[in-house]
Amino acid sequence: MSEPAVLYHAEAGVATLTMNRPQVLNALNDDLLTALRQGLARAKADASVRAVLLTGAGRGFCAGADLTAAAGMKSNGPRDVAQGLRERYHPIILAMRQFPKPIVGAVNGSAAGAGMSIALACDIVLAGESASFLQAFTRIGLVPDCGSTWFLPRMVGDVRARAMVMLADKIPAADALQYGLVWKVFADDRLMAEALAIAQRMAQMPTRAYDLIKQGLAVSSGNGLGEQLEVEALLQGQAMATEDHKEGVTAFLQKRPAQFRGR
Ligand code: T3D
Repeated sequence: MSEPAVLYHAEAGVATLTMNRPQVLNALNDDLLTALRQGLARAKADASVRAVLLTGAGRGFCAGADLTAAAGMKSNGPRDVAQGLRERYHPIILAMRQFPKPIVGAVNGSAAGAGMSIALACDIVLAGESASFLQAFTRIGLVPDCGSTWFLPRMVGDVRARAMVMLADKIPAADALQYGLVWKVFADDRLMAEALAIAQRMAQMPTRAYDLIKQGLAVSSGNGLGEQLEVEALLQGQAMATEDHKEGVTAFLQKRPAQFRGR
């Protein structure tokens, strides 16, 4: 039996999804794309899972679209690339951004092309010191996809976004940290332990509030201040109705740590 294209392991409130085609740096073929989608759906449906950790097996995080598979498809005749992206890739990026629980990305090696877009779609992006980020698209005559032209200007500003996508230089983890692409960089042999600790910490936090925070951040860049104040007010109304809010205030008044249940 062949290895699953994405390994799934849930423990202590965290579902770890490991992209698992290490021989090709976890390049995305249909099996991996389907398994990633299924893994996210499983983690979303499982109430005991309150955070997701996404990483890659072996020495890569994800090298983007599998170019051997793409070449094979082209030789079979014309294909509707846009429809392929809509059906195979977009549901993953959208599922990640709309995911009602936090997603921590542990970038353990190369994150290239759509693999970099997937890394950027995580809520908290962590990297090992030997990891790198690459907008590989122009190297093969393509344009960025899977959200890179949306994420990058917002994350690093227009000047750096343009240079990244047009020059397609490999960005080492240290530079990614300086540019604001990642939250923290760890020694390679510490990355997974540190990432798991952050994911486990987030799994103990008020999960409903995280969902609402993600909803607020998702619409903020399209809103004026007045509109966003209104969004925040409505989200706060929902947050105040949660059990976790009640527990947070009670714990504060009782001078003890809060025990959030994600409800
Ligand atoms: O509809 C659509 O599909 C369009 C969607 C497009 C979305 C995209 O993501 S387009 C961008 C596709 N990705 C790339 O162009 C990146 C290609 N890979 C690289 O540039 C390099 O591999 C890396 C910079 C990521 C890492 O370099 P390095 O030197 O660390 O590793 P390597 O030796 O190049 O790769 C190791 C193996 O993985 C190698 O196989 P081998 O020689 O050991 O048998 C290599 O061929 C394979 N590999 C790496 N990336 C891919 C891949 N195989 C298939 N597809 C890949 N993307």
